[in-house]
Amino acid sequence: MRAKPQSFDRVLSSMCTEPHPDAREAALQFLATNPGDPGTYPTVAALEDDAITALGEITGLEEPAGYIASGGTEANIQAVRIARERVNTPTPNVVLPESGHFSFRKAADLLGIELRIVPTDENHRVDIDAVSESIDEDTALVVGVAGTTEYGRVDPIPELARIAHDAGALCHVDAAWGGFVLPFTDYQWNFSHARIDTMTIDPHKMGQAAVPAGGLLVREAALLDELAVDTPYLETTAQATLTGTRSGAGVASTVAAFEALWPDGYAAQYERSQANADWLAATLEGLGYDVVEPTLPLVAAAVPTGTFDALRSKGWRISRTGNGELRVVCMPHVTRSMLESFVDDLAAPTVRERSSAPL
Ligand code: 0PR
Repeated sequence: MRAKPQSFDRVLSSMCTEPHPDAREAALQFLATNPGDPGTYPTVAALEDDAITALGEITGLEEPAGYIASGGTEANIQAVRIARERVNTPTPNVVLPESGHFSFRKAADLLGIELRIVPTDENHRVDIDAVSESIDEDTALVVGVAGTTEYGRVDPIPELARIAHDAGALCHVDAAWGGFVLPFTDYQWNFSHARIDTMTIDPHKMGQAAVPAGGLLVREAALLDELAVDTPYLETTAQATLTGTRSGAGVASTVAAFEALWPDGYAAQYERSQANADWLAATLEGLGYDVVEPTLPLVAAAVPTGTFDALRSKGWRISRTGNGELRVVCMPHVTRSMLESFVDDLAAPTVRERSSAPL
């Protein structure tokens, strides 16, 4: 095969990034292992315990349990599945902020559960009163997002957890993207801050592990039992994962990235990414665009369609929010000089000229 993967040097839209060199090496070493069969592959199975212990340390979970999933989609589906198994009704529902990731739509479809979508406020965080109004005795799960896909916002997690438990429902936090930056902020988002039951936190996003490495964490191991099916012909008796055969690459690279970066490397990366986001936001504002304040390392700005298209045709990989704003995710591979060259292109007359078209 002659194809080579494309470089990251113009990628501003991705929530994945170059793995840390140690994570890359570990992924290659464990590529052919299958943590789905711990009886045959005990080394990678033991590494998965280390990976979950690591994720537990990052998220304030005292007795960590969970597994390394294929990504945030699987982890979110499994969290909904746990909640559906726990609730005693034929017509369960899940209360989800409108900022929730589309993987919850897949979960609802697959699991035959009603999604109750709740609006966000002017700051793109979930409207708590609307959550309370949406909950009833059939509510299995209340979801909060800690680092939303479009604006990087953190919902009021402690309030959501309280409301969920008062109603006898579980509370899930989707920190798929935010989980590796939030430890260095003042947000209340993790297991030690609130009585949340399950969490998605993806090493293959800000964690700098290789794809595929998502994380599902549960407050107590019994919650995982809701997912377990018997595995009669394997040496182990039950399996809680959604996929059967899984690559050990994600597991090994999660541990390698953690050993290389926790906590100082991740902290430094957060500082760099946030400084880049703040710089880009200020620069775009200086150019006259409306910018959504980057409270985490993700910038959204109202850039006209013509400008957006001109930047894409210059090779910039950029994406849009549902409202049509330009969205730039300041991942570890996004450097200040990349952003400077992006802004140079944005400010070039041929690109800016097209800005007359309204958004
Ligand atoms: N939860 C949140 C908050 C997310 O942002 C995402 C993905 C998921 C769950 C689902 O995770 P997986 O994609 O790992 O299943 N957010 C990005 C998105 O869908 C993912 C992404 C990654 C997009 C790389 C582009 C890309 O190049 O927009």
